[in-house]
Amino acid sequence: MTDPVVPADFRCGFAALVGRPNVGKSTLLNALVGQKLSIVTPRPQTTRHRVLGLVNLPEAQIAFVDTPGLHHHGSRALNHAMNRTAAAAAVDADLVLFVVEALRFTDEDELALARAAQSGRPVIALVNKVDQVGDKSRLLPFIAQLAERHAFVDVLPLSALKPADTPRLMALIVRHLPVSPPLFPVEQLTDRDERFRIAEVIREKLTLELNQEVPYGIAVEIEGVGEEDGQKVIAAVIWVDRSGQKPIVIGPGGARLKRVGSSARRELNALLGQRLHLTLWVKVREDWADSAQALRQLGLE
Ligand SMILES: Nc1nc2c(ncn2[C@@H]2O[C@H](COP(=O)(O)OP(=O)(O)O)[C@@H](O)[C@H]2O)c(=O)[nH]1
Ligand SMILES: [Mg+2]
Repeated sequence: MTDPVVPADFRCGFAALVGRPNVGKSTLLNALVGQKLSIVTPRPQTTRHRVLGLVNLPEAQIAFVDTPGLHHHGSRALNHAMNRTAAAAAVDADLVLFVVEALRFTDEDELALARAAQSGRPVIALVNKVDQVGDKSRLLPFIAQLAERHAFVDVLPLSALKPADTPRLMALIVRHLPVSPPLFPVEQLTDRDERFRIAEVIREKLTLELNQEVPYGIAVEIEGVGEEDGQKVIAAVIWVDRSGQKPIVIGPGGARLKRVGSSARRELNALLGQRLHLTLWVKVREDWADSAQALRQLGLE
């Protein structure tokens, strides 16, 4: 078989989703790719890694890059690492998609926009969550004010929850990508492997279950993946950074950990197309989020 002929004006490049935490970057990535690649929760700082999502169009290949939300950080090594990851993704991209929430512009949005601008890349502003705005006429002054903050190549209001909004965004992005043949095979969806996706689904269910109780102190590590009687057997460790958090994660009589396990298993069964046996262990590693060594081990550096 010969390779399909790539048109001479085919475009391909990286578009980085950048913004403060919780504006909907990961929801947008998933909507654009049409698959849940990046975990989403109502809590800020859910995304900790750079996650690549590939979209193939007849005229272009877009490599979307989801990033951790840029935020004011204290002294924690984890927060430094997250901000570094996001800023580096913007610099490495061909185009930055700066995401804000409609009618809100906070100090952290300002910080995120400064990073986006510093990248020196063209920036499109995406005004997300417009479904939450009842009176749409209020968007116009917001967009006008936003446009004064930076020389955006475009400003687009949209809702990551509305699939009808994505084709327009893709068409806009393609215009700003360099002419290039595709950089990834068309069947590739992401650069993240199965272990990463499994660990992230578990972390999402944990975050949803824990609410505010264990703020940012959890990490998930896959210890082993095996195969037994046609079932995938997975052992995962949930790291907490203080011993007092262990009973909170486990819950009374283990109830909470059980709920996390079964909702993760349900989603992973569908994701992997295979039945799954999942074992979760909770372990303490004091102050892992402050330790550069621990972050490296968890793939966060
Ligand atoms: N109403 C509404 N909620 C959204 C939209 N996009 C994202 N969200 C919600 O905003 C929260 C944060 O989303 P997430 O994608 O994790 O934000 P990120 O931190 O920027 O990656 C989640 O509860 C999402 O369901 C949207 O367009 N409309
Ligand atoms: Mg995110």
